[in-house]
Amino acid sequence: MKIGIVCYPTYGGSGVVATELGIGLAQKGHKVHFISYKKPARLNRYYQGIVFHEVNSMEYPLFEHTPYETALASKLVDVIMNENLDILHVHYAIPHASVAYLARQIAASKGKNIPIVTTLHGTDITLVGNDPSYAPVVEFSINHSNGVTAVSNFLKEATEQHFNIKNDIRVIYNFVDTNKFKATKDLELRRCFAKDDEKILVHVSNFRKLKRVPDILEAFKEVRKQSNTKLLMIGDGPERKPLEEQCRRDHLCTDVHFVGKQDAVNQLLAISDIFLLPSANESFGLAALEAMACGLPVISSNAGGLPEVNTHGITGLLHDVGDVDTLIKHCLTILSDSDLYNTMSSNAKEKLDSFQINTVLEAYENYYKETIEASLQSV
Ligand code: GMT
Repeated sequence: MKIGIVCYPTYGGSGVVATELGIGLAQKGHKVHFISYKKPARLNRYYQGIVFHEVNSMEYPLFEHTPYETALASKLVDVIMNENLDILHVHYAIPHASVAYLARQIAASKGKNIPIVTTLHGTDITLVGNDPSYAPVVEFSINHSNGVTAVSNFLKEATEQHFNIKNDIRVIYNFVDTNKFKATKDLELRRCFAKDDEKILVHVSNFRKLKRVPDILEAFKEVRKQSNTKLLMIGDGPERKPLEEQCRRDHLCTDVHFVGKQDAVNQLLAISDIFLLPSANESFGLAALEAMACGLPVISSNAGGLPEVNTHGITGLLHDVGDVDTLIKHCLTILSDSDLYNTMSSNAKEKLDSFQINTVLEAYENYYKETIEASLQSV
């Protein structure tokens, strides 16, 4: 198939899923065209079968805001027509689903039928999408996509609750490539952060408010009093600076390592011991899944789709959002019981079966075929 993929190029989960999906599809022989304003972060080398198309929005003194949507729609029409795409898959509804709708109408006026699949990732529904400034367009563009997928049952239900949805939404989970994310410890790298008798608690995110990173620091301050631990904070975003300042005030700089955005997240997860994700909301929690693939038990909140990924008492432990006392208790429970740690670590790796890249690639391929067939019948 010739597949167009539209996504945000940043380190956010939706861009990661879109990129890994495109790479996987290209490796199976499909021709994949990425369309975005910048090359996706994980597309960090040449892959046979993948072409990247950059969207350039022309600046003009009249525009206070450059009309990215118009430039993206024009680029989509260009790629759809000239590359003769079979399907267009857009990740994150805003603004990609409505722009794809416009591009589909324009392509139709030129005699080309192009079905659209929209994948909902989370905040495009739960935080941003249902804001009145976007909601009518989000609802319309979901209802006018040829196919719609959501990354968890939670997100499917949330979408149906927030909007008047007429389409059937297919749940296709996030996935992980276990050849890349695996439990192989690089001791030299580990020693950059911790002594051999210390444990490493790790967090990866874009440090937005909803990730509740201050809960992690609050918990860490208590945990380190009772257990030899270090904290590794990967990623960047608005909450990083205040947290670093807090660490300086509390003289924690030697124990808390902020390493910023990293390409080799897999290597850093593999040298760590427990993954923390206390989010206020999380439609799936791809970062937790990647940590599980590296054999890390996960201590997370029970928000959104997290319980579909992290099973309480099996792959890790869950707490209510904002319940830092329980978060501390959970860290100490796992850190002090090596049998429990080992059981959860191997359960985490075993649970991956339903989140394997090959299973999910096949689910998307089948969904594309179904969507193309249905759209041909309706023409
Ligand atoms: O929250 C992020 O880290 C970014 C965000 C995005 O859309 O880029 O992630 C969302 O999509 C991921 C991939 O499907 C999910 O694993 C995350 O749970 C989801 N984030 C939220 O729902 C907050």
